[in-house]
Amino acid sequence: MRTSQPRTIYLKDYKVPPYLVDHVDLRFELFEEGARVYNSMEIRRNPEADPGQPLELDGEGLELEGLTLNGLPLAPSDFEVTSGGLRVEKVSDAFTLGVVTWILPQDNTRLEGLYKSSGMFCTQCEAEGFRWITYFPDRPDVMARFRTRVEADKARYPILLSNGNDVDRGELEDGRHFVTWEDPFPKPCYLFALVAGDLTEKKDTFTTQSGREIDLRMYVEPRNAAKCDHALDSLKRSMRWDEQIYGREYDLDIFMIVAVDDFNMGAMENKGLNIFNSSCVLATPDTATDMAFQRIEAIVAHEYFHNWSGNRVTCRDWFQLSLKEGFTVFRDSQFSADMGSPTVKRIEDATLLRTAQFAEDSGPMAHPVRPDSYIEISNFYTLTVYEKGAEVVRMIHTLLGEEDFRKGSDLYFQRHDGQAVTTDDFVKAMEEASGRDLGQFRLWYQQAGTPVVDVTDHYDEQAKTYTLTLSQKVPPTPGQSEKKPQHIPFAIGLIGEHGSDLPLKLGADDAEAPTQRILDLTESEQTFVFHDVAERPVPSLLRGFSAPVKVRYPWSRDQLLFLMSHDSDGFNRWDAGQRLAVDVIQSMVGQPQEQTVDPRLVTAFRQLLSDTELDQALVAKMLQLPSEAYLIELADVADVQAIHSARTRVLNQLALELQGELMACYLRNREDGAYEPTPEAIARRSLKNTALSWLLHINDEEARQMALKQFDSATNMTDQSGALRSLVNSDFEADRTQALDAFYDRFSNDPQVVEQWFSIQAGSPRAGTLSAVEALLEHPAFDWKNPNKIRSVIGAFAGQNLANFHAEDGSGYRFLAKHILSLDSSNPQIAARLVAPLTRWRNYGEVYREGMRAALEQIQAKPDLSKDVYEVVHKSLKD
Ligand code: 0A1
Ligand code: ZN
Repeated sequence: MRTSQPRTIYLKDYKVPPYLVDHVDLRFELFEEGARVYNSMEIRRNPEADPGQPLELDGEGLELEGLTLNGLPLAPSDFEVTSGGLRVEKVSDAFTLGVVTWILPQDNTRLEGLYKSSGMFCTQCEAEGFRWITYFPDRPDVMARFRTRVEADKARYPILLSNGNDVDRGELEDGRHFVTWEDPFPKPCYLFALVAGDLTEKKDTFTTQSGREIDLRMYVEPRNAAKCDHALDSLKRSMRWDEQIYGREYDLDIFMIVAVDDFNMGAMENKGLNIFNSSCVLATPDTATDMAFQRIEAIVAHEYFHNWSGNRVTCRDWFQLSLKEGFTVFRDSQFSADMGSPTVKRIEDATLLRTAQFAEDSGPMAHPVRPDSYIEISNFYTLTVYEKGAEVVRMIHTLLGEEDFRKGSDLYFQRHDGQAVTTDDFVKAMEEASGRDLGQFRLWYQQAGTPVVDVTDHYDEQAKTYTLTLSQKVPPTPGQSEKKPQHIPFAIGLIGEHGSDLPLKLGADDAEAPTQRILDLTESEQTFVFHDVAERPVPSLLRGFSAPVKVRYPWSRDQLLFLMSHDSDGFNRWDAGQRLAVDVIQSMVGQPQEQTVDPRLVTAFRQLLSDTELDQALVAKMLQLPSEAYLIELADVADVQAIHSARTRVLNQLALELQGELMACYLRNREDGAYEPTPEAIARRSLKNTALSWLLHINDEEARQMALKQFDSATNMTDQSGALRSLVNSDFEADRTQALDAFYDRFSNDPQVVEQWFSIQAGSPRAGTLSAVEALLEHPAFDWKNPNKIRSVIGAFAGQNLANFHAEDGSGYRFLAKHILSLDSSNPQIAARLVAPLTRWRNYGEVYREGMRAALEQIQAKPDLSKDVYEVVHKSLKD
């Protein structure tokens, strides 16, 4: 057990910074045995703060070698080094403070601050990494201009990078050299970055809308030189899109992207110098899947878009994290929708939200989009802040409409350029530009929990009216027992007997009635009466997933089938199929093996498999059965093994009955042309690989041959890994081993592919996977210091292989707890993220619950537990 309780930080305690830093001059001397950082800060008292406060700077793990005030050394009695920083009691209104620190990047396994990754130096400063580099007010509302000189051995580190433009460079003694960078834009220190290494440079250019030519540069290890094209193309598309859709032009003369292998998250938007996890930026058709291509495009866009939503306008404090993240995720999802299929993108976003964010929202870590408190801010880079935050911005977009939303974003950027602001400032700009009152809407930022909307209806044959009654409830969450009704934009359509949309007349005198409406649900219960409804309709509710809520309406299976083939809203067509499949699977949970699947589901899937008219990308999505994770989320008390068994039986039976259609679908979608990541080609590959995996699921011999052939002759990673995954999950023991060995032999030099190889095995639902997973941890390619490897083995096992992770003997939980405990000391951020699969133990059946709780208690008992892990475990076990 930790001896002291870590401190909780509250939003209500926010105070403006007592001192501001106008300018920082940094000099880094990089060596193999450590790094010396010279930091000279021009500081002044903040006129808006209470006077007379001491100067307090944040610092962690630093060795202080020198401290000067206006150039004169400070006597030991003039300052104090505290546990979390440095305190100087008496300072004047404006002064220069010089600090020299010695740090050990080569020993930094936390991957916060300055560290080494495959021989190169790199940094990660968000959220509070800068304090591991030097003493500084490490808070986003202190914005300074940075000048950074980097010095290192020239042979080992020919490339020296930091933010802004390079203004000076030269040679030094002993084979060393330096480069000086200057960033003209004031920024918080979390956006600081430095990179030094022996890197290959890929160059490109982009001409902005005003005609400025920007140097685009990508820096990667030489072995990755061929993997940059997709990221650079994605970057150029993002830059153009942000000009066209938001009127945002890039501001520096140079934009750099660096790929590093060891990184805790996906990527980081450091000003002018984005640093990426290799797995989120490097791709070639033969090493990256379609999903990876799409993910890379989206992340490159996301980081680039931060240049305005995050960097030029930043957050006042970390409670406002969604100000930049929610808005930027919304922007990148609009971008991805524009680059591909909007319906498919919406389905993917809603799936993530409903599966994982809803789970977060109903678990012990539930928090509002703008949290009120935290112990460790790294724990709040969550689906709620990012994805639900993006949904909140999306609802504002829906309520205001395209044009007013753009006016609002223009006003926001113009009014707050160069400032550190709050989510409320964002909402105010939207309100002022549109004239719309978003008073009640603000509750989306303040209340945690997923609203549930219950819908009932009544059709009056005589009066030809159709009445919809909507009632909403926001469930209680930790620290928030009472909730107010929220403002929910609820998009609907009504579908007539023949499958077409009916006009929606709300007032009796509505002449030109639309066939889709956004209902403003603001009360706990509200009734909407539609007039002149000629026939009893089937309601199409929450079209396009217009709000992140759960909708309950008693559709019959026949009505769902009807919606699946007639709804004009693509998203709701898909959703109807999902609801039908969920209903069928749920009805089979805990039932005898022999129980058969509702033939209507088989017919629906048969139709889908042979439907070549409908958008194939949508068909590919509709063919995916709801995941186990989603079925678990939906259950009041989850019996994982029973859910797994029911879902497997449905899959088996569908595959058996549709063998012919699956085979035809496979053959129809086979292609030999050059690889293209277009939506059409991606849909074809997805259909083909789904068909293949279903057929292998039932041990179809012909499919086995096809899989082997596809595995051998694939010209792209989607097909290669699709075949591998199907074989690994099949009962063809010898083929599985052979394919795994061949794959590894071919790609053992490529870390990104080896990570896929790990996760395909760790995620395989086949019985007995835990021992296989334990063996993977001993594999020479596994590396405890590399977050991607940890995620691809331990993360894939606990997060995707639910039947094995939730083994009734508790072995999966003990396995996870053991590794969280050892990671807690080396990389607390990664350790804390791995706790997530245990946190919702109260929602599981008794056999699981006790084992999960015991694992959490075992973790909690560790002395000196990091505050990252402490916060998640402590909140999970709290009554
Ligand atoms: N701001 C980045 C995410 C990020 C956050 C924290 C990190 O280190 C702890 C790294 C990256 C983004 O939204 O892409
Ligand atoms: Zn972001």
